[in-house]
Amino acid sequence: MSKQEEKGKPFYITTPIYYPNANLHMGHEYTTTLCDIFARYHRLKGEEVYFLTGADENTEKVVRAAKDANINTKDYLDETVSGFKSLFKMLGISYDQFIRTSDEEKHWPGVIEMWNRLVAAGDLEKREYKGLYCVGHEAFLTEKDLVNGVCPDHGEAPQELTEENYFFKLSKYSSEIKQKIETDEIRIIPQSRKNEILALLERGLEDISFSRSADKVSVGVPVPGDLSQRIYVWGDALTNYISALGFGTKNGDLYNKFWPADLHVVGKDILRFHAAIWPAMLLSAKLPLPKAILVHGLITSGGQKMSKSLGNVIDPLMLIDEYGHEAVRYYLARYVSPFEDSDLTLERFKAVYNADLANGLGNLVSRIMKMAEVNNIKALERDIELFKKTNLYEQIDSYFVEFKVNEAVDSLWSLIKRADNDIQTLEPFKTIKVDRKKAEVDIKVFLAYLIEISIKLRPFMPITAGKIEKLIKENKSPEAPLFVRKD
Ligand code: ME8
Repeated sequence: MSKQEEKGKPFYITTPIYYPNANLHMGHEYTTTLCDIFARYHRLKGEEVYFLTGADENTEKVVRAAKDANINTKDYLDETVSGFKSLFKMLGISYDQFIRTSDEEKHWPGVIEMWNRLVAAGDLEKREYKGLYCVGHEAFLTEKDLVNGVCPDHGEAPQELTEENYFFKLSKYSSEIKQKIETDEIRIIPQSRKNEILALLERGLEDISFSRSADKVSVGVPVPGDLSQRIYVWGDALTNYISALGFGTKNGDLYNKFWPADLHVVGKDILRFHAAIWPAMLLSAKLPLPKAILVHGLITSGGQKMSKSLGNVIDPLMLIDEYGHEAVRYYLARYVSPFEDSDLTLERFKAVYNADLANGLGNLVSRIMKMAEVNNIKALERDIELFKKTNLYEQIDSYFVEFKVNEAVDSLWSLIKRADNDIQTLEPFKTIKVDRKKAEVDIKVFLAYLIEISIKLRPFMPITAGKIEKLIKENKSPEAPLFVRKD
Protein backbone atom coordinates (compact mmCIF):
# COMPACT_ATOMS: atom_id res chain seq x y z
CA MET A 1 0.00 0.00 0.00
CA SER A 2 1.37 3.41 -0.95
CA LYS A 3 1.73 6.12 1.69
CA GLN A 4 -1.17 8.03 0.12
CA GLU A 5 -3.47 5.01 0.24
CA GLU A 6 -2.68 4.55 3.92
CA LYS A 7 -3.73 8.12 4.58
CA GLY A 8 -6.75 8.00 2.29
CA LYS A 9 -7.43 10.08 -0.76
CA PRO A 10 -6.94 13.83 -0.49
CA PHE A 11 -9.99 16.06 -0.14
CA TYR A 12 -9.51 19.82 -0.33
CA ILE A 13 -12.34 22.09 0.79
CA THR A 14 -12.45 25.88 1.13
CA THR A 15 -14.69 28.63 2.50
CA PRO A 16 -14.61 32.11 0.98
CA ILE A 17 -12.14 34.34 2.77
CA TYR A 18 -14.23 36.83 4.70
CA TYR A 19 -13.83 40.60 4.82
CA PRO A 20 -12.64 41.60 8.27
CA ASN A 21 -14.34 45.00 8.18
CA ALA A 22 -16.92 43.82 10.73
CA ASN A 23 -17.62 40.82 12.91
CA LEU A 24 -18.93 37.69 11.27
CA HIS A 25 -22.67 37.05 11.31
CA MET A 26 -24.86 33.98 10.91
CA GLY A 27 -24.34 33.95 7.14
CA HIS A 28 -20.56 33.55 7.43
CA GLU A 29 -21.09 31.11 10.22
CA TYR A 30 -23.33 29.05 7.97
CA THR A 31 -20.80 28.71 5.13
CA THR A 32 -18.05 27.82 7.58
CA THR A 33 -20.15 25.29 9.49
CA LEU A 34 -21.29 23.71 6.25
CA CYS A 35 -17.66 23.28 5.19
CA ASP A 36 -16.80 21.90 8.60
CA ILE A 37 -19.54 19.28 8.27
CA PHE A 38 -18.12 18.19 4.90
CA ALA A 39 -14.58 18.23 6.25
CA ARG A 40 -15.51 16.07 9.24
CA TYR A 41 -17.56 13.70 7.11
CA HIS A 42 -14.71 13.12 4.66
CA ARG A 43 -12.21 12.67 7.52
CA LEU A 44 -14.51 10.09 9.10
CA LYS A 45 -14.56 8.30 5.75
CA GLY A 46 -10.80 7.95 6.07
CA GLU A 47 -9.85 10.64 3.54
CA GLU A 48 -7.00 13.07 4.05
CA VAL A 49 -8.80 16.35 4.32
CA TYR A 50 -7.37 19.85 4.00
CA PHE A 51 -9.81 22.53 5.11
CA LEU A 52 -8.97 26.17 4.36
CA THR A 53 -10.60 29.35 5.59
CA GLY A 54 -9.32 32.88 6.05
CA ALA A 55 -9.65 36.64 5.78
CA ASP A 56 -9.66 38.94 2.74
CA GLU A 57 -7.66 41.84 4.10
CA ASN A 58 -6.36 43.95 1.22
CA THR A 59 -9.52 45.94 0.89
CA GLU A 60 -10.49 49.58 1.25
CA LYS A 61 -13.43 48.49 3.42
CA VAL A 62 -11.00 47.53 6.16
CA VAL A 63 -9.06 50.78 5.86
CA ARG A 64 -12.34 52.68 6.23
CA ALA A 65 -13.55 50.58 9.15
CA ALA A 66 -10.25 51.03 10.97
CA LYS A 67 -10.41 54.77 10.39
CA ASP A 68 -13.95 54.89 11.76
CA ALA A 69 -12.82 52.96 14.83
CA ASN A 70 -9.78 55.23 15.20
CA ILE A 71 -7.33 52.33 15.18
CA ASN A 72 -4.47 51.68 12.80
CA THR A 73 -5.30 49.20 10.07
CA LYS A 74 -2.96 46.46 11.21
CA ASP A 75 -4.27 46.46 14.79
CA TYR A 76 -7.81 46.58 13.51
CA LEU A 77 -7.18 43.56 11.29
CA ASP A 78 -5.46 41.60 14.04
CA GLU A 79 -8.31 42.25 16.42
CA THR A 80 -11.07 41.36 13.96
CA VAL A 81 -9.29 38.26 12.72
CA SER A 82 -8.72 37.08 16.27
CA GLY A 83 -12.50 37.49 16.75
CA PHE A 84 -13.09 35.29 13.64
CA LYS A 85 -10.77 32.65 15.01
CA SER A 86 -12.31 32.60 18.44
CA LEU A 87 -15.80 32.27 16.93
CA PHE A 88 -14.60 29.35 14.80
CA LYS A 89 -13.05 27.75 17.85
CA MET A 90 -16.30 28.04 19.79
CA LEU A 91 -18.17 26.44 16.91
CA GLY A 92 -15.72 23.57 16.64
CA ILE A 93 -14.59 24.54 13.13
CA SER A 94 -11.81 22.08 12.33
CA TYR A 95 -9.92 24.11 9.73
CA ASP A 96 -6.35 23.19 8.86
CA GLN A 97 -5.26 26.67 7.87
CA PHE A 98 -6.49 30.23 8.26
CA ILE A 99 -4.98 32.32 5.46
CA ARG A 100 -4.66 36.09 5.70
CA THR A 101 -4.11 37.95 2.46
CA SER A 102 -2.01 40.60 4.19
CA ASP A 103 0.53 37.86 4.87
CA GLU A 104 3.38 38.88 2.60
CA GLU A 105 5.36 35.74 3.18
CA LYS A 106 2.63 33.16 2.76
CA HIS A 107 0.14 34.70 0.36
CA TRP A 108 1.87 37.30 -1.79
CA PRO A 109 4.32 35.05 -3.66
CA GLY A 110 1.37 33.05 -5.03
CA VAL A 111 -0.40 36.24 -6.14
CA ILE A 112 2.74 37.47 -7.87
CA GLU A 113 3.25 34.13 -9.59
CA MET A 114 -0.37 34.18 -10.75
CA TRP A 115 0.07 37.74 -12.11
CA ASN A 116 3.24 36.78 -13.94
CA ARG A 117 1.48 33.84 -15.54
CA LEU A 118 -1.38 36.04 -16.75
CA VAL A 119 1.22 38.38 -18.23
CA ALA A 120 3.01 35.46 -19.88
CA ALA A 121 -0.27 34.34 -21.44
CA GLY A 122 -0.69 37.85 -22.90
CA ASP A 123 -3.88 38.31 -20.91
CA LEU A 124 -3.07 41.56 -19.08
CA GLU A 125 -3.09 44.84 -20.93
CA LYS A 126 -2.89 48.46 -19.76
CA ARG A 127 -5.91 50.54 -20.78
CA GLU A 128 -7.55 53.76 -19.75
CA TYR A 129 -10.76 53.05 -17.92
CA LYS A 130 -13.72 55.06 -16.78
CA GLY A 131 -16.18 53.36 -14.50
CA LEU A 132 -18.36 53.31 -11.41
CA TYR A 133 -16.55 51.57 -8.57
CA CYS A 134 -18.45 50.25 -5.54
CA VAL A 135 -16.16 49.71 -2.56
CA GLY A 136 -18.84 47.53 -0.89
CA HIS A 137 -18.66 45.07 -3.80
CA GLU A 138 -15.00 45.75 -4.54
CA ALA A 139 -16.10 45.76 -8.16
CA PHE A 140 -17.15 48.05 -10.98
CA LEU A 141 -20.90 48.41 -11.46
CA THR A 142 -22.87 49.59 -14.45
CA GLU A 143 -25.69 52.17 -14.53
CA LYS A 144 -28.11 49.23 -14.76
CA ASP A 145 -26.95 47.91 -11.37
CA LEU A 146 -27.88 51.17 -9.60
CA VAL A 147 -31.17 52.23 -8.09
CA ASN A 148 -31.55 56.03 -8.04
CA GLY A 149 -27.81 56.32 -8.58
CA VAL A 150 -27.07 54.21 -5.50
CA CYS A 151 -25.80 50.61 -5.14
CA PRO A 152 -28.87 48.78 -3.79
CA ASP A 153 -26.75 46.33 -1.74
CA HIS A 154 -24.57 48.90 -0.03
CA GLY A 155 -26.74 52.04 -0.03
CA GLU A 156 -23.95 54.22 -1.39
CA ALA A 157 -23.29 55.94 -4.69
CA PRO A 158 -20.29 54.34 -6.44
CA GLN A 159 -17.13 56.37 -7.09
CA GLU A 160 -16.60 57.59 -10.64
CA LEU A 161 -13.12 56.53 -11.60
CA THR A 162 -10.94 57.32 -14.54
CA GLU A 163 -7.75 55.36 -14.26
CA GLU A 164 -5.17 53.63 -16.30
CA ASN A 165 -5.35 50.01 -15.19
CA TYR A 166 -4.26 46.60 -16.30
CA PHE A 167 -7.14 44.74 -17.87
CA PHE A 168 -7.59 40.99 -17.69
CA LYS A 169 -8.88 39.50 -20.92
CA LEU A 170 -11.75 37.66 -19.31
CA SER A 171 -13.85 37.77 -22.50
CA LYS A 172 -11.40 35.39 -24.16
CA TYR A 173 -12.45 32.58 -21.82
CA SER A 174 -16.29 32.75 -21.91
CA SER A 175 -16.87 29.81 -24.21
CA GLU A 176 -14.17 27.58 -22.75
CA ILE A 177 -15.53 28.05 -19.23
CA LYS A 178 -19.06 27.55 -20.46
CA GLN A 179 -18.09 24.22 -21.98
CA LYS A 180 -16.29 23.12 -18.79
CA ILE A 181 -19.35 23.94 -16.69
CA GLU A 182 -21.79 22.37 -19.13
CA THR A 183 -19.87 19.11 -19.08
CA ASP A 184 -19.44 19.23 -15.30
CA GLU A 185 -15.68 19.42 -15.53
CA ILE A 186 -16.38 22.14 -13.01
CA ARG A 187 -19.56 21.08 -11.25
CA ILE A 188 -21.76 23.97 -10.14
CA ILE A 189 -24.29 22.94 -7.54
CA PRO A 190 -27.27 23.41 -7.47
CA GLN A 191 -28.61 23.25 -11.03
CA SER A 192 -30.32 26.66 -10.70
CA ARG A 193 -26.96 28.36 -10.10
CA LYS A 194 -25.38 26.35 -12.89
CA ASN A 195 -28.09 27.67 -15.22
CA GLU A 196 -27.54 31.20 -13.96
CA ILE A 197 -23.82 31.16 -14.67
CA LEU A 198 -24.29 29.42 -18.02
CA ALA A 199 -26.68 32.18 -19.06
CA LEU A 200 -24.09 34.78 -18.09
CA LEU A 201 -21.38 32.95 -20.01
CA GLU A 202 -23.70 32.63 -23.00
CA ARG A 203 -24.04 36.44 -23.07
CA GLY A 204 -20.23 36.59 -22.90
CA LEU A 205 -17.92 37.96 -20.22
CA GLU A 206 -16.38 41.39 -20.45
CA ASP A 207 -12.73 42.14 -19.80
CA ILE A 208 -12.20 43.45 -16.30
CA SER A 209 -9.96 45.97 -14.68
CA PHE A 210 -7.44 43.90 -12.76
CA SER A 211 -5.42 46.55 -10.97
CA ARG A 212 -5.94 49.87 -9.25
CA SER A 213 -3.80 52.95 -9.17
CA ALA A 214 -1.55 52.82 -6.10
CA ASP A 215 -2.42 56.41 -5.19
CA LYS A 216 -6.12 55.53 -5.06
CA VAL A 217 -5.86 52.40 -2.91
CA SER A 218 -3.67 52.16 0.13
CA VAL A 219 -3.60 48.36 0.46
CA GLY A 220 -2.96 45.48 -1.89
CA VAL A 221 -0.21 43.53 -3.59
CA PRO A 222 1.94 45.80 -5.82
CA VAL A 223 1.96 44.87 -9.49
CA PRO A 224 5.31 43.22 -10.27
CA GLY A 225 7.43 45.68 -12.23
CA ASP A 226 4.91 48.55 -11.97
CA LEU A 227 4.70 50.03 -8.52
CA SER A 228 2.19 52.64 -9.68
CA GLN A 229 -0.46 49.88 -9.56
CA ARG A 230 -1.81 47.38 -7.05
CA ILE A 231 -3.41 44.07 -7.99
CA TYR A 232 -7.23 44.06 -7.94
CA VAL A 233 -8.44 42.75 -4.61
CA TRP A 234 -10.51 39.90 -6.13
CA GLY A 235 -7.55 38.71 -8.24
CA ASP A 236 -5.55 38.69 -5.05
CA ALA A 237 -8.31 37.11 -2.93
CA LEU A 238 -9.21 34.26 -5.29
CA THR A 239 -5.56 33.24 -5.46
CA ASN A 240 -5.71 32.41 -1.72
CA TYR A 241 -7.02 28.96 -2.62
CA ILE A 242 -3.62 28.05 -4.06
CA SER A 243 -1.27 30.44 -2.27
CA ALA A 244 -2.32 28.79 1.00
CA LEU A 245 -0.97 25.53 -0.42
CA GLY A 246 2.40 27.09 -1.20
CA PHE A 247 1.81 27.89 -4.89
CA GLY A 248 4.48 30.35 -6.00
CA THR A 249 6.87 29.36 -3.20
CA LYS A 250 9.58 26.74 -3.01
CA ASN A 251 7.41 24.51 -0.87
CA GLY A 252 4.73 23.16 -3.15
CA ASP A 253 4.02 19.90 -1.30
CA LEU A 254 0.53 20.86 -0.21
CA TYR A 255 -0.22 22.30 -3.62
CA ASN A 256 0.89 19.13 -5.34
CA LYS A 257 -1.18 16.99 -3.03
CA PHE A 258 -4.39 19.00 -2.74
CA TRP A 259 -4.88 21.15 -5.84
CA PRO A 260 -7.33 21.11 -7.65
CA ALA A 261 -9.86 21.73 -4.90
CA ASP A 262 -12.56 19.14 -4.47
CA LEU A 263 -15.03 21.71 -3.24
CA HIS A 264 -15.23 25.50 -3.00
CA VAL A 265 -18.24 26.50 -0.89
CA VAL A 266 -19.54 30.03 -1.47
CA GLY A 267 -22.74 32.06 -1.13
CA LYS A 268 -24.72 32.99 -4.25
CA ASP A 269 -23.51 36.60 -3.93
CA ILE A 270 -20.06 35.61 -5.16
CA LEU A 271 -20.98 33.01 -7.77
CA ARG A 272 -19.66 35.08 -10.71
CA PHE A 273 -16.25 35.57 -9.12
CA HIS A 274 -15.84 31.86 -8.45
CA ALA A 275 -17.48 30.35 -11.52
CA ALA A 276 -16.23 32.84 -14.13
CA ILE A 277 -13.26 34.98 -13.04
CA TRP A 278 -11.46 32.29 -11.03
CA PRO A 279 -11.65 29.59 -13.74
CA ALA A 280 -10.52 32.18 -16.32
CA MET A 281 -7.49 33.06 -14.17
CA LEU A 282 -6.63 29.39 -13.79
CA LEU A 283 -7.04 28.70 -17.52
CA SER A 284 -4.87 31.67 -18.36
CA ALA A 285 -2.26 30.53 -15.83
CA LYS A 286 -2.49 26.98 -17.21
CA LEU A 287 -3.45 25.51 -13.87
CA PRO A 288 -6.06 22.82 -13.10
CA LEU A 289 -9.64 23.89 -12.39
CA PRO A 290 -11.55 23.25 -9.16
CA LYS A 291 -13.75 20.15 -9.33
CA ALA A 292 -16.91 21.55 -7.76
CA ILE A 293 -18.42 24.77 -6.43
CA LEU A 294 -21.34 24.54 -4.03
CA VAL A 295 -23.29 27.79 -4.13
CA HIS A 296 -25.63 28.18 -1.20
CA GLY A 297 -28.44 30.68 -0.68
CA LEU A 298 -28.46 33.49 1.81
CA ILE A 299 -29.89 33.54 5.31
CA THR A 300 -32.61 36.09 5.77
CA SER A 301 -34.15 37.17 9.04
CA GLY A 302 -37.88 37.74 9.21
CA GLY A 303 -37.98 37.42 5.41
CA GLN A 304 -35.48 40.24 4.85
CA LYS A 305 -31.79 40.43 4.19
CA MET A 306 -29.91 40.69 7.48
CA SER A 307 -28.80 44.27 7.81
CA LYS A 308 -27.72 46.56 10.60
CA SER A 309 -30.11 49.30 9.52
CA LEU A 310 -33.10 46.93 9.64
CA GLY A 311 -31.97 45.78 13.07
CA ASN A 312 -32.46 42.10 12.20
CA VAL A 313 -28.85 40.90 12.33
CA ILE A 314 -28.57 37.80 14.49
CA ASP A 315 -25.36 37.71 16.46
CA PRO A 316 -23.83 34.22 16.50
CA LEU A 317 -22.23 34.86 19.89
CA MET A 318 -25.58 35.61 21.47
CA LEU A 319 -27.05 32.35 20.15
CA ILE A 320 -24.02 30.36 21.23
CA ASP A 321 -24.22 31.91 24.66
CA GLU A 322 -27.89 31.11 25.10
CA TYR A 323 -28.13 27.71 23.43
CA GLY A 324 -24.60 26.36 23.10
CA HIS A 325 -22.54 25.98 19.95
CA GLU A 326 -23.75 22.50 19.12
CA ALA A 327 -27.33 23.73 18.95
CA VAL A 328 -26.23 26.45 16.54
CA ARG A 329 -24.44 23.88 14.37
CA TYR A 330 -27.56 21.71 14.46
CA TYR A 331 -29.85 24.52 13.38
CA LEU A 332 -27.58 25.56 10.52
CA ALA A 333 -27.11 21.99 9.32
CA ARG A 334 -30.79 21.11 9.30
CA TYR A 335 -32.83 24.24 8.83
CA VAL A 336 -30.71 26.24 6.42
CA SER A 337 -30.94 24.87 2.91
CA PRO A 338 -27.60 24.29 1.17
CA PHE A 339 -29.20 25.54 -2.04
CA GLU A 340 -31.91 28.12 -1.42
CA ASP A 341 -32.37 31.19 0.78
CA SER A 342 -33.54 30.31 4.30
CA ASP A 343 -35.11 32.38 7.02
CA LEU A 344 -33.89 32.46 10.59
CA THR A 345 -35.59 34.13 13.51
CA LEU A 346 -34.93 33.89 17.23
CA GLU A 347 -38.45 32.51 17.81
CA ARG A 348 -37.92 29.73 15.30
CA PHE A 349 -34.51 28.93 16.71
CA LYS A 350 -35.94 28.52 20.19
CA ALA A 351 -38.88 26.40 18.99
CA VAL A 352 -36.53 24.09 17.08
CA TYR A 353 -34.13 23.87 20.01
CA ASN A 354 -36.87 22.85 22.43
CA ALA A 355 -38.60 20.41 20.08
CA ASP A 356 -35.63 18.68 18.45
CA LEU A 357 -32.85 18.92 21.00
CA ALA A 358 -34.31 19.30 24.51
CA ASN A 359 -37.41 17.15 23.94
CA GLY A 360 -36.03 15.12 21.06
CA LEU A 361 -32.43 13.97 21.19
CA GLY A 362 -31.68 15.03 24.79
CA ASN A 363 -34.75 13.37 26.18
CA LEU A 364 -34.17 10.16 24.22
CA VAL A 365 -30.60 9.85 25.49
CA SER A 366 -31.75 10.38 29.10
CA ARG A 367 -34.59 7.87 28.84
CA ILE A 368 -32.54 5.09 27.28
CA MET A 369 -29.46 5.59 29.43
CA LYS A 370 -31.55 5.75 32.59
CA MET A 371 -33.17 2.39 31.78
CA ALA A 372 -29.77 0.91 30.97
CA GLU A 373 -28.04 2.29 34.06
CA VAL A 374 -30.75 1.57 36.64
CA ASN A 375 -31.23 -1.99 35.43
CA ASN A 376 -27.55 -2.57 34.71
CA ILE A 377 -28.13 -3.52 31.08
CA LYS A 378 -25.21 -2.81 28.76
CA ALA A 379 -25.02 -2.37 25.01
CA LEU A 380 -23.87 -5.46 23.10
CA GLU A 381 -20.11 -5.56 22.58
CA ARG A 382 -20.57 -5.98 18.82
CA ASP A 383 -22.66 -2.79 18.76
CA ILE A 384 -20.05 -0.90 20.78
CA GLU A 385 -17.45 -2.06 18.24
CA LEU A 386 -19.32 0.02 15.63
CA PHE A 387 -17.86 3.15 17.20
CA LYS A 388 -14.57 2.13 15.59
CA LYS A 389 -16.02 1.59 12.12
CA THR A 390 -17.27 3.94 9.46
CA ASN A 391 -19.68 1.64 7.64
CA LEU A 392 -22.73 3.26 9.19
CA TYR A 393 -22.03 6.24 7.02
CA GLU A 394 -23.06 4.35 3.94
CA GLN A 395 -26.66 5.20 4.76
CA ILE A 396 -25.97 8.92 4.75
CA ASP A 397 -23.42 8.87 1.92
CA SER A 398 -26.17 9.29 -0.63
CA TYR A 399 -27.15 12.60 0.95
CA PHE A 400 -23.57 13.82 1.04
CA VAL A 401 -22.93 12.85 -2.57
CA GLU A 402 -25.75 15.23 -3.47
CA PHE A 403 -24.65 17.85 -0.90
CA LYS A 404 -28.01 17.49 0.89
CA VAL A 405 -26.63 17.96 4.36
CA ASN A 406 -30.00 19.09 5.71
CA GLU A 407 -31.69 15.91 4.50
CA ALA A 408 -28.98 13.79 6.11
CA VAL A 409 -29.90 15.40 9.44
CA ASP A 410 -33.62 14.90 8.72
CA SER A 411 -32.96 11.19 8.28
CA LEU A 412 -31.19 11.11 11.60
CA TRP A 413 -34.13 12.72 13.35
CA SER A 414 -36.47 10.18 11.77
CA LEU A 415 -34.39 7.59 13.56
CA ILE A 416 -34.79 9.49 16.83
CA LYS A 417 -38.53 9.63 16.29
CA ARG A 418 -38.65 5.92 15.54
CA ALA A 419 -36.76 5.12 18.71
CA ASP A 420 -39.14 7.36 20.70
CA ASN A 421 -42.17 5.63 19.21
CA ASP A 422 -40.74 2.18 19.86
CA ILE A 423 -40.12 3.04 23.51
CA GLN A 424 -43.71 4.23 23.71
CA THR A 425 -45.01 1.01 22.21
CA LEU A 426 -42.74 -1.49 23.91
CA GLU A 427 -42.63 0.23 27.33
CA PRO A 428 -39.51 -1.64 28.52
CA PHE A 429 -39.60 0.38 31.76
CA LYS A 430 -42.87 -1.52 32.57
CA THR A 431 -41.95 -4.87 31.02
CA ILE A 432 -38.81 -5.05 33.14
CA LYS A 433 -40.93 -5.66 36.22
CA VAL A 434 -42.59 -8.77 34.74
CA ASP A 435 -40.25 -10.08 32.02
CA ARG A 436 -36.64 -8.98 32.53
CA LYS A 437 -35.34 -11.06 29.62
CA LYS A 438 -37.63 -9.38 27.08
CA ALA A 439 -36.97 -5.91 28.52
CA GLU A 440 -33.24 -6.60 28.37
CA VAL A 441 -33.41 -7.43 24.67
CA ASP A 442 -35.46 -4.30 23.99
CA ILE A 443 -33.16 -2.01 25.96
CA LYS A 444 -30.13 -3.37 24.10
CA VAL A 445 -31.91 -2.56 20.86
CA PHE A 446 -32.44 0.99 22.11
CA LEU A 447 -28.80 1.24 23.04
CA ALA A 448 -27.97 0.11 19.51
CA TYR A 449 -30.20 2.90 18.20
CA LEU A 450 -28.26 5.41 20.29
CA ILE A 451 -24.96 4.07 19.00
CA GLU A 452 -26.12 4.50 15.43
CA ILE A 453 -27.45 7.99 16.17
CA SER A 454 -24.27 9.14 17.88
CA ILE A 455 -22.04 7.83 15.09
CA LYS A 456 -24.11 9.54 12.42
CA LEU A 457 -24.19 12.71 14.47
CA ARG A 458 -20.40 13.11 14.43
CA PRO A 459 -19.99 15.40 11.43
CA PHE A 460 -22.84 17.64 12.57
CA MET A 461 -22.53 17.75 16.37
CA PRO A 462 -19.16 16.26 17.25
CA ILE A 463 -19.23 17.13 20.96
CA THR A 464 -22.71 15.76 21.54
CA ALA A 465 -21.81 12.61 19.61
CA GLY A 466 -18.76 12.17 21.87
CA LYS A 467 -20.84 12.68 25.00
CA ILE A 468 -23.37 10.03 23.97
CA GLU A 469 -20.56 7.61 23.09
CA LYS A 470 -19.01 8.12 26.53
CA LEU A 471 -22.34 7.57 28.32
CA ILE A 472 -22.90 4.34 26.41
CA LYS A 473 -19.39 3.04 27.09
CA GLU A 474 -19.71 3.86 30.80
CA ASN A 475 -23.34 2.80 30.90
CA LYS A 476 -24.40 5.97 32.67
CA SER A 477 -27.29 8.37 32.29
CA PRO A 478 -26.34 12.04 31.88
CA GLU A 479 -25.97 13.93 35.16
CA ALA A 480 -27.64 16.96 33.62
CA PRO A 481 -29.83 17.09 30.48
CA LEU A 482 -27.78 17.38 27.31
CA PHE A 483 -30.03 20.26 26.25
CA VAL A 484 -31.87 22.26 28.91
CA ARG A 485 -35.37 23.33 27.83
CA LYS A 486 -35.79 27.07 27.37
CA ASP A 487 -39.03 28.79 28.38
O1 ME8 B 1 -17.42 38.27 -0.38
N1 ME8 B 1 -26.34 34.15 4.27
O2 ME8 B 1 -16.46 38.26 1.72
P1 ME8 B 1 -17.72 38.46 2.68
C1 ME8 B 1 -25.49 33.14 3.98
N2 ME8 B 1 -14.10 38.51 0.71
N3 ME8 B 1 -24.17 33.33 3.77
C2 ME8 B 1 -23.70 34.57 3.84
C3 ME8 B 1 -24.53 35.68 4.15
C4 ME8 B 1 -25.91 35.43 4.37
N4 ME8 B 1 -26.78 36.37 4.69
N5 ME8 B 1 -23.75 36.77 4.17
C5 ME8 B 1 -22.47 36.36 3.90
C6 ME8 B 1 -16.46 38.25 0.36
N6 ME8 B 1 -22.44 35.04 3.71
C7 ME8 B 1 -15.07 38.09 -0.22
C8 ME8 B 1 -14.86 36.65 -0.60
S1 ME8 B 1 -13.38 34.65 -1.58
C9 ME8 B 1 -12.02 34.53 -2.52
C10 ME8 B 1 -13.55 36.35 -1.25
C11 ME8 B 1 -21.27 34.20 3.41
O3 ME8 B 1 -17.16 38.70 4.03
C12 ME8 B 1 -21.39 33.59 2.03
O4 ME8 B 1 -20.52 32.50 1.95
O5 ME8 B 1 -18.66 39.46 2.11
C13 ME8 B 1 -20.88 34.73 1.17
O6 ME8 B 1 -20.50 34.29 -0.11
C14 ME8 B 1 -19.68 35.17 1.99
O7 ME8 B 1 -20.13 35.03 3.36
C15 ME8 B 1 -19.30 36.61 1.70
O8 ME8 B 1 -18.39 37.02 2.68
